Amino acid sequence: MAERRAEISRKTNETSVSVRVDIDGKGTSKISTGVGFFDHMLDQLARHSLIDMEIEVKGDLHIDDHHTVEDTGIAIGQAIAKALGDRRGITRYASLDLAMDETMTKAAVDISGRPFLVWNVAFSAPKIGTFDTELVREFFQALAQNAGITLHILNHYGANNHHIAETCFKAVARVLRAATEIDPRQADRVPSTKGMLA
Ligand SMILES: [Mn+2]
Repeated sequence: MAERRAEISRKTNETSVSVRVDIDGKGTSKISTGVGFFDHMLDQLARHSLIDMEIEVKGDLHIDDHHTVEDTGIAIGQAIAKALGDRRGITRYASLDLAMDETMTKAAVDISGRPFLVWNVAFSAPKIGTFDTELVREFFQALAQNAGITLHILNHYGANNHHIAETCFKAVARVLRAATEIDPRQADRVPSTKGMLA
């Protein structure tokens, strides 16, 4: 089995992002984006996907968090796509309902090579602390687009916006873990009748 690791460095006038991932990791993370709440969410993403992540971002936070969050999503997506290579042997599909206190959120993924986000989550406040809640969608849109995955996120219910955001990250983490796992019954094959997924 080849190592499923990758590194992406991306620099624009708005941000400088470097990301390293190891799909077959232990969920360790070293994350510094300059946005506290976002760091907390990315920690959850690494921890519950078991994908090791090193993420360092210097963004134009004097404007707002938008470019930093979106460009981090782009780079993580690109790193995951690169690490997965031709997607040979993967389980491909996974879905999960994840509970956290009063909140319940579903994530479903197809590691398909077909980028698509279905976002069915509403926040009841524009901010969590200083973090714009609308950036949660921006992150997952960038991730799905650049990882080449179909991703559906549905919040069934919930009252606390921190919990709603956190269940999105944890649920996506768990389905990424399951769907990128090697399926021993088809470890040498790309799981598509087309013969390709990348
Ligand atoms: Mn939390």
